Amino acid sequence: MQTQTIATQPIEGQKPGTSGLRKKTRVFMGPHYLENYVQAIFDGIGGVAGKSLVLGGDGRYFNDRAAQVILRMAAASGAARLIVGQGALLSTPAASHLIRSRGTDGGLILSASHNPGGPEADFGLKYNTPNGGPAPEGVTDRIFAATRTITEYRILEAQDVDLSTPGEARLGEMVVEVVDPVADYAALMETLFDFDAIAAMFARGFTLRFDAMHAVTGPYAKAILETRLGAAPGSVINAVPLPDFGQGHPDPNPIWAKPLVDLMLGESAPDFGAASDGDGDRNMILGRGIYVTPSDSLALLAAQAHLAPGYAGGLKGVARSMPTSGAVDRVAAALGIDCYETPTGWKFFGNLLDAGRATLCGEESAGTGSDHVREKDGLWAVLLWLNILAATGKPVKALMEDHCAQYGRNYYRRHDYEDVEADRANALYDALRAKLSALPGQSFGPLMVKTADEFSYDDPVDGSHSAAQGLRIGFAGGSRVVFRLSGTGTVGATIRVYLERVETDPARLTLDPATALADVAAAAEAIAGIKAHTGREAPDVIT
Ligand code: G16
Repeated sequence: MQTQTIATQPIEGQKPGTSGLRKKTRVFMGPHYLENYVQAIFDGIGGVAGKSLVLGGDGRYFNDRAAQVILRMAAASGAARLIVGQGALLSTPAASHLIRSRGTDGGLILSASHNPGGPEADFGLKYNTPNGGPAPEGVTDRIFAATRTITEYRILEAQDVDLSTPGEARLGEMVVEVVDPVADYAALMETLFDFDAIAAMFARGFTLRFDAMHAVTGPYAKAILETRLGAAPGSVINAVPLPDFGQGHPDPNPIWAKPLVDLMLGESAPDFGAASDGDGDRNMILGRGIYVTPSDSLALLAAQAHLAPGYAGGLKGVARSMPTSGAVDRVAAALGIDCYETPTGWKFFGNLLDAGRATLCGEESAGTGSDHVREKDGLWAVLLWLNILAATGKPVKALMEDHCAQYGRNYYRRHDYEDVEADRANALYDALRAKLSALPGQSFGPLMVKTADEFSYDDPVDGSHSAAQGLRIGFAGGSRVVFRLSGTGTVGATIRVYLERVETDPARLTLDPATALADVAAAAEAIAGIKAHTGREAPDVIT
């Protein structure tokens, strides 16, 4: 087998976003595109000679081909061992766990997460560091710098490696170890949760619907929820991963997982409903007659996590991304633990988790996780909920009502304006940024602006500074609106508008969220002129 050195040139736009590089699949399949980026990752992390890496992805179109290219490039660059999920599949949290448990030098994850898959849809690749977490900005900056100076890449001339069965093979000097993608992850879950209590709950007739959305969590959910815990066969639906996710949009929210929401809010709802996304790190939680927002789910899990064996000793602290609602903050205050506010992106939680400052983290974008791995983890969130339901014997709705009665309620909604022309989105954002300092003291309807700033973050562990992380406007009384431009899209720009209102009056805890947030939404429009800038009358997606 011969190593080929291929001359290449920098390709524009290979800048990692919120979570790795995400582009149209056809862009990734273009000449040298994937190879350039993989070589830049290798160069950006100081080479891979003698190193071991984990490799896997969410099974989307081009996953299998990209995995073979990465294997040949790793072999050509002298990597010692690649640990690959069978069929090149690994959920993102399972990959994070393997990186940590096997002590590798990091891993490469093939995924565009919740973005659709297929030749005309999206593909992505990200590097996770040896702690199992997404590369922090310092590392992604070096990778991006390498994409701009690249002149050649190395690749082994070889046949495809058979990834269809667990075992070891060689590619040149490199060992390729194919592993069952589910086994280690399932074993980890069993150390954290009271599987016996959850199984007993199912044995008593507790009913569940888990929508795997034809994405990577299907095999994990089948093995853990049905086979191990005894949920009725068929409780996990859309369980077979497909390259185009069955033409669906594997984003677990009320828009893209509408059939599940309709079921849970309808007459014949099971006790518990959940869904996960393309690569298995996001989650959506529902009970009979109730949708739980990701921010509320984080708050409830923080308040009740001690009921699960893995968290019985209490939480060291919690962390949430800035646009996530402050519901968890009040739980942290009651528990007497620290609560950190970070920029959007799971990578910002890594240092807090590594330093033992936070045990639980969460984001409004349907991500929740803990220090068991360094990624958010959809199935973990489902299992923690099931453990809490088994321990309390209460339905989801009653648990949330009790929670709000104790802590108050943060009404919360996110309005997304998708595929907006980049110039228009930037114009809105720049105009808003320019007027921030003049906003305090101004009133919009019944809301008076108290604070307005652009969020920046100083990491308390390594001191790194991250600027320009979203525009936030706080109103007297605790309501607020946040504006951000998404960092995970592949076409145009997505403007995210996050609306929040804090309510502690017991008489106003059960309002319809749209009604409760009407004043905040009107203030957002009045302040930013969204309609005029975008030409849109309404958001494309509301979560
Ligand atoms: C990624 C990150 C998350 C982040 C989300 C939203 O999620 O891992 O930490 O909250 O993007 O990003 P944005 O608002 O910039 O689109 P995922 O599930 O896509 O990997």
